[in-house]
Amino acid sequence: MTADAKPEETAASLQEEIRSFVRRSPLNVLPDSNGDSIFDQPLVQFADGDDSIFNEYKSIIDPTHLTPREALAMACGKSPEDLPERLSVISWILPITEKTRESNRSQKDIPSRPWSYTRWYGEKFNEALREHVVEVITGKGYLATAPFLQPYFEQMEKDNGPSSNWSERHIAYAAGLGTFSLSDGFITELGIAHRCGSVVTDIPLPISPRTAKNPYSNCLFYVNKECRDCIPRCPAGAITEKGHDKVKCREYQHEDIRYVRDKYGVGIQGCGLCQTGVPCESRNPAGKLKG
Ligand code: B12
Ligand code: SF4
Ligand code: SF4
Repeated sequence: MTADAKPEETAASLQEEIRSFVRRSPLNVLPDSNGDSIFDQPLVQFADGDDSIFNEYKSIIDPTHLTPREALAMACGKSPEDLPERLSVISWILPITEKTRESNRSQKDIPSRPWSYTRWYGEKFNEALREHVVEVITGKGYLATAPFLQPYFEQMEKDNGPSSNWSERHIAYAAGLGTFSLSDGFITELGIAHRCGSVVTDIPLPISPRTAKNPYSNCLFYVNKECRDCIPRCPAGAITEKGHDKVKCREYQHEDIRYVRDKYGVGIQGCGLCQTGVPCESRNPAGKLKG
């Protein structure tokens, strides 16, 4: 990554930097395993920091949802218009391994131990990855921030459940990595069972195209009503043909099965039953229907 490199070369070097961190970091190792990885090789794509979709998110999500320009400006103590003309957003998907997904498939009420470790230790790895990407970029003299790690990141409570001012799945959607679904999860070409992350920078990077027909086109329910498999997977009854009830989902995870934290020795546990044992678990089920 040098000042005179072409955007495509810089993008390839950043993609390799992220892949190599996933391959090498000791934090990407599942505890109580024989050195198994928490995540497989990532998908990495790029969005234009001034894409108009980021302004649309202010009405789709909340007026407080930050644009990349606002997020980088706040992190650097500058005003948005004083930042360079061209900003980019790096977005990655960390697919959850087959072994962990398999362990969660047979679960009916609570997540498996590896799934819970992925929520807790996997997110610690994801945090380290965000920090690493920021360090690599700022080390080369560019600006960069991971909004999710900034003190200004906040989660708010709305009538229809929790939301935030930097939704990493909406960033991934902007970067053309996939679409939303009936269960609310984000379906990529490697499926719905993953965690994601993002960094905003002033490096000019090539924009990844958004090829999805609409924000739900990777979900079979919305494509042809042929799938509803996530509905019976949810022990909280939070998924219906009307979509995902975030309040029920959160109550189930944070109250009903809170004891899982002590059982597995983790600080927070997910559930994710709706992301395993379903056709979209590790692939885009609508992919073969396209063109
Ligand atoms: C708050 C939160 C929760 C809340 C609410 C989830 C939610 N849907 O918002 C609760 C506690 C319920 C939750 C649960 C889980 N979470 Co959570 N959570 C978050 C958090 C911190 C913020 C999410 C946020 O800001 N949402 C904003 C709201 C508005 O999003 P939304 O309601 O889904 O958006 C809908 C609308 O925008 C709509 N829409 C309407 N019109 C349009 C138009 C356009 C153009 C578009 C694009 C969209 C759109 O589409 C969306 C889907 O219906 C993120 C981390 C982050 N900073 O992003 C993780 C995150 C979303 N969670 C994650 C995970 C993995 C989980 C769990 C599986 C738990 C686990 N680890 O085992 C469950 C899954 C629940 C589910 N069925 O999806 C992952 C998502 C991975 C994925 N595959 O989608 C994230 C991104 C964490 C991460 N870094 O990877 N989570
Ligand atoms: S299980 Fe089926 S209906 Fe549910 S999100 Fe996946 S593809 Fe869509
Ligand atoms: S994470 Fe669990 S409680 Fe929430 S929608 Fe999925 S299966 Fe239901």
